[in-house]
Amino acid sequence: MKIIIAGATGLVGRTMIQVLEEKNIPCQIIPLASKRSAGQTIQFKGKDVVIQELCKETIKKANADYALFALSASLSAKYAPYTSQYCTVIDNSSNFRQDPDIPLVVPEVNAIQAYADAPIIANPNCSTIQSVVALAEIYREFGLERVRYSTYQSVSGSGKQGVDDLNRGRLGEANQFYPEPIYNNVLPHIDDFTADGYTKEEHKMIQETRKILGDTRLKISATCVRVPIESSHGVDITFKTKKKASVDDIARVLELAPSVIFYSETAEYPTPLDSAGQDKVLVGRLRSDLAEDDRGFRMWVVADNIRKGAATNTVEILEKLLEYKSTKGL
Ligand code: 2RA
Repeated sequence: MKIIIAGATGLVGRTMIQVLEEKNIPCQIIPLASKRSAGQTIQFKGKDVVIQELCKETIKKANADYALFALSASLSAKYAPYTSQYCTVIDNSSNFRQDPDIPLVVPEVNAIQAYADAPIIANPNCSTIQSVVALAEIYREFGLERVRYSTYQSVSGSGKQGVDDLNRGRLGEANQFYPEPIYNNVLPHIDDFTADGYTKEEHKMIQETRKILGDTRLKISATCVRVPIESSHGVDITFKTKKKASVDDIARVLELAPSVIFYSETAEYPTPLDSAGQDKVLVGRLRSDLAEDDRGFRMWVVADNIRKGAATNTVEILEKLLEYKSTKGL
């Protein structure tokens, strides 16, 4: 099996390669990146693989079975439809996520939508993935009347440019990427502002949660905040269930939720450092929302934004597709 990794030298692309290797997926990789990186090598399963320039010619010549895309939205728009003529594309950008014909998949929640034989499958936004993994089983058991997200997102969510800006601040240099200094600061601003006073990141969390849970009318609001840490995102989620539930009922569901590690002891909350480098979604600080009379809860959810929030989720979509095709004898 041949897999194109488009954007192989970025944080997400490199992690995709690492996750394919860790999971021992039987494949050969074709790393593609900008002209600047072409000719350099990348290690995969103990061997050096030469990076080629991302262009239509190399995509066609690759004769690949799958393509994992870790590109900007504009490059994905340019190359994903072309690549999908030759193989299934799993795309990390925001470009196709709201297209009604393109499945938006978190394997624990809606893997079934990946089996529709779509030429492109979209991987959700990092802060959405971890939130939906934590909410999905609660939604199934009790329904959700409304959800509010407040995020604490690390600089690696902005890629290398974000990490570089944090390091500049540590060295006493001025910010070049974020509109305000990120070192010793927090910025209530991720992605562009929209006319309603929200940001595109906040709208991504709202729209993507609805699409993944299959509930277009779910009431959701979000505030997304960049914090000066290098990896993992935290999300404070407040939610109100439709059916009556107690904190113990919600705890029981979280204990059993696939991919969730639930911290039942209040004082043993998970932190971004606990989640960095692993693929589980860590949930703690579950309690009643004191601003609600009943059915209101809040919880703290952390996950590695580059792994479960991007690279691992993409590779897990691929694994689900492979499993499905092998059970169907395809
Ligand atoms: C961020 N969600 O953290 C974005 C990355 N895809 O900026």
